[in-house]
Parts: sequence; C-alpha cells; structure tokens
Amino acid sequence: MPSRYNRGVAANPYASFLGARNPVDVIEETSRRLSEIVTRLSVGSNLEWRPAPGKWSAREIICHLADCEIAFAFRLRQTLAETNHVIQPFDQEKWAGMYGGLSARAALSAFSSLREWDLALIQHTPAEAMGKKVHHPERGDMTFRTIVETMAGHDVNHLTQLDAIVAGFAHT
Ligand code: NI
Repeated sequence: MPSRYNRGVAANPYASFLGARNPVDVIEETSRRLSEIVTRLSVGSNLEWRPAPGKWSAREIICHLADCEIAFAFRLRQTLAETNHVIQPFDQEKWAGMYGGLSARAALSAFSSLREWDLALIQHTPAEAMGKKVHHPERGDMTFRTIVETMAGHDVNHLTQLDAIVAGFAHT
C-alpha cells in the first residue's frame, strides 16, 4: 500500500526523538551511553526499579534494546540482500515476557556486539544502497536509510527514559 494511504502512520515513528542529529553518530555512541547507565544503576536494585506500574525497569529497557538490535540486524541485511523486502513486525510486549531472569549485563554485551556489527555494515554500505526500498506492513514503504534513522530515534527514545531513571536516583 502506498505510504500516502497509511493514515498518518510515519515510516519512522521515532523521527522526533532524533531531530536534526546525525543518525550514525547516535548509533555509534549508544553502547557507551548504555554502559555508563548500567554502571550507574548497578547498585542496590536500581536496575529493577519501575518508574510506574506497568512501565519497564532499566534492565527491561536494555533487554528490549538488545532484542530490537537482533530485529534491526536482520532487517538491514534483508533490505540490502532482497528486492523490496517485507519486514516482519514483532510484538515487543510478548518478547518482554521472556526478560524475567535475564541480566542487564548480558543484554548490554549482546547489544554492544550486535551494534558494532551493524554499525560496520552501515558504514560500509554504498551511498546508493542507502535508498534501497523495503516495506513495513504497518509503517508503509521506506528505505534502508529509514531503518538506520529508526534505530537512532529508537535509541534516543529509550536513552531519554534511562536518563530519567538515573536522574531520579541522583536525588535520593
Ligand atoms: Ni522501544
């Protein structure tokens, strides 16, 4: 379905979080930012604290970022490899249902390794391939570049949540 019929659903729902920042710069620094946040929160049970009932803890947010990196890794490669690849969405709340015994450290390690690998792929993707077309069943037609921008905006969204959690503990 052409994107103009998508009733206002944006190709990158996180575009406002990215703003005018360079998405590759954002993508490159997120592992370091997450590492600092995990270190800051690795006292007491701060990684488990929930800002509100039903909201994710810092540990769960970092597990979610690791899982999203798996999805992004697959989408980036399928977009480059296939013609008009169709993305398979996933239910993030169902995936979060598996986070019970998983550690923030393991999630951070997985995220950082995958992010390094994805960043290398992105940085070695020729400029003309950045416009390669891909289709998301809910967000419409987009390009490889849109996925990169979505990764960056998604990072900023969750880093903002994590910064707020860290700031909350800084006052106590
Ligand atoms: Ni998210």
